[in-house]
Amino acid sequence: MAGPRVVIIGAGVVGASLADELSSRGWTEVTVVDQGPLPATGGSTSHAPGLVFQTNSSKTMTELARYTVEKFRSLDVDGQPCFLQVGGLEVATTPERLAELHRRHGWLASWGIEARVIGPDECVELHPLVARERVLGGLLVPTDGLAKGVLAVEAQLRAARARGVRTLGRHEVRDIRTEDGRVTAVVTDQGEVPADLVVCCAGIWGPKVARMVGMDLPLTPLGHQLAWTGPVPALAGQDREAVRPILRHQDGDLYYRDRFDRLGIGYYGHRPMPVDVDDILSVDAADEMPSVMRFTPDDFAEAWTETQSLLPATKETEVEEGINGLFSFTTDGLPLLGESPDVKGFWVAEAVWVTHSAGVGRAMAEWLVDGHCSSFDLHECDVNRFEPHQLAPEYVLARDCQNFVEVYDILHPLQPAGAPRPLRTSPFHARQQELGAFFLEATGWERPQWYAANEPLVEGRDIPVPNDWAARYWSPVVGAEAQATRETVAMYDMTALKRLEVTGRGAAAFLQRMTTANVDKSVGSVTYTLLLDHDGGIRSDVTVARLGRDHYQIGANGNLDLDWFTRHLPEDGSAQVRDLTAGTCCIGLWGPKAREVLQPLADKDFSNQGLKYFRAQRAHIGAVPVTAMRLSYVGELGWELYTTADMGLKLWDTLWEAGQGSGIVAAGRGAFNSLRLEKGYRSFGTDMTCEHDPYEAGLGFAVKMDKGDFIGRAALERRAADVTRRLTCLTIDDPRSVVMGKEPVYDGDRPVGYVTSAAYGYTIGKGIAYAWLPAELATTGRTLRLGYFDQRIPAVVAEEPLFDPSMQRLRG
Ligand code: FAD
Ligand code: THG
Repeated sequence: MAGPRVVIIGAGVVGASLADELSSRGWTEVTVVDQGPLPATGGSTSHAPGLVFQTNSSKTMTELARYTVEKFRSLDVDGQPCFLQVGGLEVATTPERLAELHRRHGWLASWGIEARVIGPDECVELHPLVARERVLGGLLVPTDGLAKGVLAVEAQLRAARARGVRTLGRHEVRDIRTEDGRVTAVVTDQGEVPADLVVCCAGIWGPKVARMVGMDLPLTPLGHQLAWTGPVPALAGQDREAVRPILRHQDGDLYYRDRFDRLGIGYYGHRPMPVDVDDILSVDAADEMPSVMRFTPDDFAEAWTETQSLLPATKETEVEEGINGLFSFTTDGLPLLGESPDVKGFWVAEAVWVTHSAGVGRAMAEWLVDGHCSSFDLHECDVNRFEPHQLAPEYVLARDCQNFVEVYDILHPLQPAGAPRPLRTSPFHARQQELGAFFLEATGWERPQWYAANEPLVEGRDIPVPNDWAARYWSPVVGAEAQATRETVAMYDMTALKRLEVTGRGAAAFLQRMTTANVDKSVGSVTYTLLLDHDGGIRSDVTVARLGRDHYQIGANGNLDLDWFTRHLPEDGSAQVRDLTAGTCCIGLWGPKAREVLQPLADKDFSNQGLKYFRAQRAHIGAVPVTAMRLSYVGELGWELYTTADMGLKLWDTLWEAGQGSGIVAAGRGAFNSLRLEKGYRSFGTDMTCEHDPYEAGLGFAVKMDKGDFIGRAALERRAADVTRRLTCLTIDDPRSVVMGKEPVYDGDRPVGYVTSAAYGYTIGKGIAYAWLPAELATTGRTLRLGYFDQRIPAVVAEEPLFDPSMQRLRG
């Protein structure tokens, strides 16, 4: 079993890791090609200083880093270690940063990495060059350290070669051959290499290689300054390469590492220096390395002043050498992994740091060999996650530069990305502006969080003001809108909800295979169901509305759902899938008075019997043709009303006018999120991902094992029995103590899980936090503690849902 013929383009740390991981799984028909000499090819890996900080707000990224640390620790080249585990230290020079370090410590506790927030004295003890009076404290991660990038390449390529992998240095890939939409070969300057699968690990050259198969790869090579000092007298005689922890000083956009008696200094404070991929020099044309641009000392001036202040011993030396080195930035800071949507067999593993490289190698190997990745949840990193506008070169460049600027900034979880905005506006946008909407962004859509016009609603209500951090991107109006939804009726802009249409004679059979429920039901049925991966993990939760015998509308979570459906379409063309989102819009009309607003406008029966819960019908609302679906993520009577974009404004105005006598309000996403948590409705990507199966996530009710075969069914049979962890509902009594998500949960002092979603529940009068917990701790009434910055907030496991468990509101 040698596996298919794989060509890996690029022998940087990513390509080398992949070659090792593939061959260790028995795939040995692998060829690694690189335009540069091996193992120091001249790519980003060749000059990366190799700092590995595992801390990340993303669980997946932390896990990819943890695996990289573990693997590199076990590697050496002729006795030279590939990892120096000196620890990682981030220091705070402002109170805001110190608070941020506590928040970052929370992520590490959540993801299971040991770390401590330490005082200034201990910072200086660990890193004696640090000026005591500059720092307020630090975050210490003992398992962080320095990866020796080129050694790690060599060690992994050697291991791969020993299993039969071919490595070809100084072979430049010029083209990729395809036939019938499949890759067949890689064309190099020295001949062709036949291939069943091609994996592009070309780093900053990725967009150029992807273009060979017509694929847009949304990344930008950006220059980043790295300087080395001359000898630092205070370090004289240091005979080991590194003894002090790697150091980050985010308030100064700086990081540091030892190199014997010198220091390496990395800087992110300079102007963004994007480079067009076609302007990167060739291996032969470059003086040094193609991924290195000439150092520009003027851009480094502030960094050097700040360095001498934080590390006064550097006043005794100077900057001896430096580079403006190139590496990849993406629009959301995450890697690009997966298969091209158009060309079968063309895969990418791009925009990966040394820090995550071995983890990505393993993830890609599992994905290629097993058809899915079971060690990591990759949905955030999937190259097919983007909306069409997110592939526009102008968008990519603007966002990538912005991410460079913000790389060390303290970012609130709700903070929207800056320019370019606005991008996508629903037909209701003008009315929302008139109502004083405060907009945040959802996959490019401008979406109201609350409306200033509702400020008068706050009067006379008891809306608790949350703590400082949770009070950002918040207003008491959020609470008033939530309560008003339960009292009268509210309009929610649901346009950002991804809508797909599945049609064709084979549509029903196709969806039966893709989902966990029976969706071959009567026309007019709506079904809440799951998409599972082959290993039984949750890929998405969707609603499937049957609008005709051969016509379904899917309420989905994002572009990955469209990608997943498209990849699985029947070969015989009997089903098609199409994204309806951009050309249509949706208003959720919900609340006890929803019927009194809608019925007089409608030409169809919207009574309880006329359109039952989880049924859909076409109707006219005044002059507007709609598809109405009776369901509600906020847990109230009402309908999602869909129409085409051209009629959207008319729909809004018609409902708005008709609702005036019933006290109708426009309500925003802040209220929406609070209401859905009161009702216990999960949100894919936050509450559950492909790491989780339906039973653990409390979604076993959406799986119908007796319906016939579907993707993931066989794996579920094995998983059903052993639920060892549960998505659990907790409540918080103190109304000021609102958490945001990703906080650790402690049993006593032991971290036992992490928060997924959280909000204040304005109907139940308590804070709500959903969290993953070991099953044995998920028992009603148990008190646990949430780690919030430097505090511990008591939270109690509660029976869910917290609101209307008997479904009287929805079925009324
Ligand atoms: P590369 O190492 O660039 O490998 C890509 C390979 O593809 C190259 O060898 C190239 O020759 C080959 N290739 C491209 N096109 C072709 C073609 N057409 N034909 C054949 N071969 C081709 N990361 C960290 O984790 N920690 C750090 O401290 C850190 N510091 C950094 C400091 C600087 C100054 C820079 C520039 C980057 C730093 N990084 C750091 C980022 C890190 O270096 C990169 O993200 C990582 O090395 C990328 O690895 P790669 O294998 O994807 O790319
Ligand atoms: N509306 C539509 N599609 C969607 C969503 C939506 N797709 C994506 C996402 N949101 C899916 N999430 C949910 C979560 C819960 C419900 C609907 C969509 C829901 N659940 C009922 C319950 O659990 O009580 C279903 C009960 C049943 O199976 O009958 O309503 O907001 N269109």
